[in-house]
Amino acid sequence: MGIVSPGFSGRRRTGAPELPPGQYLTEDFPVLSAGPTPRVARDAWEFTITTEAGVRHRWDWTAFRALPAERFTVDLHCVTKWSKLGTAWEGVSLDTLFADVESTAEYALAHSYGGYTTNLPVQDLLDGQAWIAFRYDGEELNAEHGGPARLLVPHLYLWKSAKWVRGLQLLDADEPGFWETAGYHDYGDPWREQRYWGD
Ligand SMILES: Nc1nc2c(c(=O)[nH]1)N[C@H]1C(S)=C(S)[C@@H](COP(=O)(O)O)O[C@H]1N2
Ligand SMILES: [Mo]
Repeated sequence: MGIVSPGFSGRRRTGAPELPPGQYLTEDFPVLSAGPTPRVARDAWEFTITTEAGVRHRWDWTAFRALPAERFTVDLHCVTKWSKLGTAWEGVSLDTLFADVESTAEYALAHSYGGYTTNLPVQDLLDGQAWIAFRYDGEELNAEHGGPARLLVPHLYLWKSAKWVRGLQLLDADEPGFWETAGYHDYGDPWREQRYWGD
């Protein structure tokens, strides 16, 4: 279904570029946060998926960590033009979290501890394209990069990967999030350079 499988460290067909247009490579891992870093204790953490009918699926940290997790290696592309290739993560696939969710909603709004929001089509969360990640580079995900756990949707610009994620709200109508309301692109495909509204 997805055009690009993110599970293969960004290596596409031979000869295909590794960097989306307008991006440069970085080796370090910049921290980009719109506000202060929330400190969420694991025993106070929860993740919810709320359907368009108002049905709420909820995992506390123990229930979340009891789910099957995957290791995956993906490339990250920030709209401020840095890209970092081959980042290694561990997380729970959204396919696993959606397994018992009954919904026909096409849109999702991700909500974070601290108030950040970002929207994306439900379709972009499924089929091995998105995770709730809790380990980075072999370590527990630190708070600066979104720990205890963050959404990771590497085929879209990184602002879609909500740090400190606490829930997904499923919606019949698209609802822009924090950066989308501020003029960033509604979808944010780095390969089509969809940085701003109208791109
Ligand atoms: N909750 C939350 N998530 C967020 C952000 C934020 O400010 N708050 N910034 C976004 C942006 S613009 C980017 S580029 C990435 C940065 O992730 P990093 O700090 O781990 O590099 O997180 C995204 N997710
Ligand atoms: Mo960003």
